[in-house]
Amino acid sequence: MKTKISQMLGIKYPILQGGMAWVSEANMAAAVSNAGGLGIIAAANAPASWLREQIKIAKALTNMPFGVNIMIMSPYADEVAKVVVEENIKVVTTGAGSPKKYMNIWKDAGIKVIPVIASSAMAQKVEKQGADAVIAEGWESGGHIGQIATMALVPKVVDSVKIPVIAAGGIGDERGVAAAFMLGATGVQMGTRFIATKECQAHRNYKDRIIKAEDTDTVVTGLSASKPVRALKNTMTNKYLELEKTGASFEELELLTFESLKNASEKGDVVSGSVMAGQISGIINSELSCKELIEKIITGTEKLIGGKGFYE
Ligand code: TUI
Repeated sequence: MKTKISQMLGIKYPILQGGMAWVSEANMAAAVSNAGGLGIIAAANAPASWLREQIKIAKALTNMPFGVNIMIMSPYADEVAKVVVEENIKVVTTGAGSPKKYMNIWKDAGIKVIPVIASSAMAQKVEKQGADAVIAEGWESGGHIGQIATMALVPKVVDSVKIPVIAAGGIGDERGVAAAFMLGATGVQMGTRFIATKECQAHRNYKDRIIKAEDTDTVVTGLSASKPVRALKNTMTNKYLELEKTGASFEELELLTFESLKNASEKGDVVSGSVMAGQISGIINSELSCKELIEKIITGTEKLIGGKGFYE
């Protein structure tokens, strides 16, 4: 399935695996890349030494290209920004902030830079800064989100920039991928769907909550502090929302989420941890290998819209 994105990134299928903090590690990234998509290691808020080790593991597991996601608000962003250059990484995606500060060193190193954005204004800003493509992420997504739904965001971003657009947020099967192409995207990124894969190392409890989730099971916390985060409802999100109603400060609220994502994804604490996941959890009901998942989605998408020129 050749599109502007698959050609730009040198991959077989225009499917990116989202860079999910404390979930997207080397094993999953390598499995996605070996299956013809673009696997992505999330640098999250980990130090450079952790990322370097993950890159080493992924290089041992695949000869295909893979990317690194850099969360701009990480305290280690400066050092991980250098690691991707030193390790000859071909694709960098960024999230939760503007990549401006690092654009020159990455472009000079020949890295394809693809920021995740949640508005058309931000898409135009990063295009001017030299981004090679953008990931337009709707608020259906899990984790830190913007406020526009994918259905409205993607066509608006497509109309606002000349660089290729990758759609993200609420995509979990071939119907979502076909819809994304109809909206003008030339690639997709999926996060939540890849958590329910055999190669994903997230804790069994985390995967099971996604597999069992209904469409109404996610909530958005942090709107009062303009730091919206979507996660599956649990004791933590209930407490958070209660405290928000009482006008609690962001610092007080943050005490609830401290280390909470890692507690969910690594220790399996799906009660007091943060089980970040998107609204598409509702349609995810089985665990597949990354290869099975990607092949099913590509075959299905081709059946729906193949040969009709919707993607190129
Ligand atoms: O980054 C994400 N999703 C994330 S990051 C994350 S880690 C975290 N953990 C605990 C609390 C909060 C976060 C979990 N999920 N998605 C990409 C994304 N980026 N969505 C929205 C944005 C974004 C926001 C503001 C991109 C640019 C931006 O720019 C603001 C500006 O003007 O600089």
